[in-house]
Amino acid sequence: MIKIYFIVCISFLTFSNIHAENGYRLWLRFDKIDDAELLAQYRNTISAVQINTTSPTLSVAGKELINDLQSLLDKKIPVQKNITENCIVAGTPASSSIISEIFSTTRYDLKNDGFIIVSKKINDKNIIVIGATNDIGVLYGVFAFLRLLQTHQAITNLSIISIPKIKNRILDHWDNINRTVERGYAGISIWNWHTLPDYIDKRYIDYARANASIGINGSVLTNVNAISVVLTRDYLLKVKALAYVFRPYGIKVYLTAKFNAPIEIGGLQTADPLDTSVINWWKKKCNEIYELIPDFGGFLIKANSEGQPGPQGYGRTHADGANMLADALTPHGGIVMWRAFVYDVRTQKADENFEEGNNNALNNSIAAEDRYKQAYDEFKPLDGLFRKNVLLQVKNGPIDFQPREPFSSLFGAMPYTPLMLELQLTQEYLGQGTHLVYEAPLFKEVLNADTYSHGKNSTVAKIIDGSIDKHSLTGIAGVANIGNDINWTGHPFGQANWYAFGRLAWDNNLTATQIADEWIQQTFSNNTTVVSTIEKMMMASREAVVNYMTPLGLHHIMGTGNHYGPAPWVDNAGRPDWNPVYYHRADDYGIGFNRTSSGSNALAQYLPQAKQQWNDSNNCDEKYLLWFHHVSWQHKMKDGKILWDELCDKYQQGVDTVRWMKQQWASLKYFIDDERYNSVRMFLNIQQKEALWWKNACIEYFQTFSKMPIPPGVEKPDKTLEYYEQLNFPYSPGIGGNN
Ligand code: GCW
Repeated sequence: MIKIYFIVCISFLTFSNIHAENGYRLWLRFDKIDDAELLAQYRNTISAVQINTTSPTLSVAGKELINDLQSLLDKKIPVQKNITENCIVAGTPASSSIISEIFSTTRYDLKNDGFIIVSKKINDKNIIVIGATNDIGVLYGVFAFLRLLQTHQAITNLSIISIPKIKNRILDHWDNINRTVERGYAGISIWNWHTLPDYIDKRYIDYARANASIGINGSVLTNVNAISVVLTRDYLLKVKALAYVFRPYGIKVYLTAKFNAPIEIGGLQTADPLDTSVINWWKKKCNEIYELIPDFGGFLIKANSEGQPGPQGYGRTHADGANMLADALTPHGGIVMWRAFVYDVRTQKADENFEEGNNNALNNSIAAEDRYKQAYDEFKPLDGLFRKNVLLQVKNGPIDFQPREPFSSLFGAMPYTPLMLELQLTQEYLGQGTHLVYEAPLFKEVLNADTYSHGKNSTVAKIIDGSIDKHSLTGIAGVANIGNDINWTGHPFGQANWYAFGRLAWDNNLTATQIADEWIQQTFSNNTTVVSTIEKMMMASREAVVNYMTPLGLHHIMGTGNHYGPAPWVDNAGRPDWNPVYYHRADDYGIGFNRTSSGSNALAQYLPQAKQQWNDSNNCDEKYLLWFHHVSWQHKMKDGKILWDELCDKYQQGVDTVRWMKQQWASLKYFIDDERYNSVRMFLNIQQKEALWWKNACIEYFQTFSKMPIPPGVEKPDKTLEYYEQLNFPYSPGIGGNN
């Protein structure tokens, strides 16, 4: 008893120095190492630093290294000219004679800003070399080294060579000029266009630093639902100011280009990509941009999609549009990221009628067309027709960032075109700002998906890193979840998705668990109870959201417009393919979208080996069943249950997992600072409430078709279906808009 009392006292004493934290520091906290033995070892290994800060980037790297070491080791770290004690040498062959010598004896192929961290003996002293062939590689190496310390790794006998697999690792902000953020749940935009270029918010620097720490090297500042005004000189000067702040951190700025900008701000009559005046307008615009921002990255374009203008409005193809912009960027080294997110019927009409969505003939043709197939149908025929500096940016799945989607059929289908993967960090369909959902398992699922384009193991990861189809231009984009909330992402765990995106963009071989552990150690604590408890919560969270929202392959059954909460009953949205009923197709017989050859035949877009995993309703991987099959309520599942019972069970499992997550979190009360502890606790309460809401509303609604009882073990809904149907949230966040 006394012993227990003693342990409890010690524990409280240990935890009493946990200070409230608002989350602003992200994973870059660098608090003093709290393990005395390890601290002593680190102090012994690191006595000084040698870095020649001959450029803005090396200067940032030097400051980062020295300041963070001082704070981690709680001792002064002098800068040393000659090697007289154990020290860290950081630099490039150009900035450091030691590194120059090392690189002349060993050939490192450090393409795409890679780095080495190796232990050496020099003058009888233990040296840790952080070396790269260019300055930004050194900064990446510094952050990687600091990560070793923050995660309590051994730093003797190091021999790390790290090279990013993908060249362009980019955050796409869906930020509007008026500071609303489309599908943003973390406050308003961090870009304050009104006070730019004269006022430089410290956040811009901290943003660049956080991105550099995980290897992100590009930022698309504006929403793909674009506004031309950002291409006017006044705004370009603001963009220039941001580019200046980001430059030392290796981050290029990109803008979204509205296709009809030549009309809107150029005074032309047309935006036809083959028209000489249009071609010249874009050339001049690019010259102007590069005069101001010599390292400008290029354009991201959403064209002929959801009301955005595009080349099809002039009878031209996506390739015509992309190539015209690519040509304007070529002399300056810029790239075009052309989005494949299109689902308008392939006529100009669809665009013109986008707003009304009430044209009967049009609606019938939309209803007949499976939205799943449209990106492939439009883009596959264009394979090989794009300029060398064009990347086609493809969302992970065929519809739209659902909790679980099959991989997009475009991956593996366009060998002559570099495809860029677009992931969504902001949780538009994953509980928005209040649900704890760790997305790395979702990202890994798509990266590991096998397209079979070159036989077995032709994964999406290998398509996008260019290794299969031999592309040197490669890219990956994450739709940012960042806003001006004090902790950047609203939900403290949203930070993990930003972090995981950067880490996977650099190295898609990392596992979701590894990344979770690293993030927890740096963000919360190295305490093993904390790490293992939070890791388990994070790793369970993605399957939980699939289960309480869209189990067994259901998709797109959320509220219309705001995409908040369940609304499987909606059948009157602006376009047929915005309606949940279009996707789940529940009827008296059963549920699910038949995409086999007897249905829309979307499955024909996959290679036979890939298709095989989904083609037969009796063998289909059940996680995807209702994506591809309309099966009876009595359909026998692999575990022997009938579909209806299984569906209800899955919904219940989702809710149960959230309850379990709450308990897990509660067990960490004394390990986490109050501020973040309470914030996550309250969010988990909301998540539990909303998981129940999803479960109840969906089960009650689908029961009107199945007409079967709710199976034992599944809690009975406490409200009527009518209650759920009349819920209405006119002020829910994230809808955005440029007006
Ligand atoms: O996910 C959907 C969103 C839209 C978004 C669109 C897109 C930026 O609901 O808000 O618009 O996709 O990706 O273009």
